[in-house]
Amino acid sequence: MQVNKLTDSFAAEIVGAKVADDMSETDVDTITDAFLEHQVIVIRDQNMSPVEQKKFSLHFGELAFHISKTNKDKEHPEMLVLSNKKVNGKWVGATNAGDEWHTDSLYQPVPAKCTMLHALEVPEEGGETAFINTYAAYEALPEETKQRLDGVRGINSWNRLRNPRVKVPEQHGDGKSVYDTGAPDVMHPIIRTHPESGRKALFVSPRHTLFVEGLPEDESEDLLQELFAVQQREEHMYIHKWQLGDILIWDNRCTLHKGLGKIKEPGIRHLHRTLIEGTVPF
Ligand SMILES: O=C(O)CCC(=O)C(=O)O
Repeated sequence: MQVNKLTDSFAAEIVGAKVADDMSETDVDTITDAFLEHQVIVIRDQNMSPVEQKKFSLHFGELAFHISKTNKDKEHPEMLVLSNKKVNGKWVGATNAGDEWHTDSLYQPVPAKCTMLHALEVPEEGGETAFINTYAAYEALPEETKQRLDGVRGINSWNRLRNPRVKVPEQHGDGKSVYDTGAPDVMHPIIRTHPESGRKALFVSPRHTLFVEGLPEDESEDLLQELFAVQQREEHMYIHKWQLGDILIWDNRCTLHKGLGKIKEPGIRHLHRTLIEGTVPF
């Protein structure tokens, strides 16, 4: 097994691995260590059934359920299907679930540790997934901003209807039944300390962070836009071009991601997604 860095900053690919139930402890350790070190890893050239994916996910922690009631695999409700495929005129999965920069389940009291996507079909063009290194974004903040944010929390929500920065995907009509769930807003520290590495990361996203606690709305939006601009600097990014059989795993505690869409027809991108429980951010 070989681990190759994909950018100077973060992300790595693992080649020569065989993900299987009977993997050795050493191989599992190599993969989980690479995950912690590189924040985003892609294990090339695998072929996992949903059951195998769930088992492999357990090496990273307990499985979590996605908030959405739709787009789940019928036999494995812990598994979400991301797909632009239609069968008998119906979408078989979420068509653009992650179309804005986000970290998974920031809107929940205990956000996810990591997410795993497995590529079962990939298009020739388009459908990339982009990542931001939010350790690097934190480190790039002016000292004064770091101090200003010390102990300050962001107010986060899943509800797209309350966030003027984002749109409701066409698939969900006016979006009320999907997004207007009445779930309470959730506060998390804007500067998060990673529970395993001890490093600090900038834990806000345009998709889910509505406000900064304690600031008037316009000041809050100005500050958030400043933070988003630092996150989205090109030097903090990695863009993943999918290959068939890829297993992509990212650390939601120190990255943001976004699906870039624009899949060139008739290309199909069909992915299986599992989510792993995290811990309360501090
Ligand atoms: O579709 C993509 O490329 C991104 C998916 C995503 O945002 C997610 O699984 O949380």
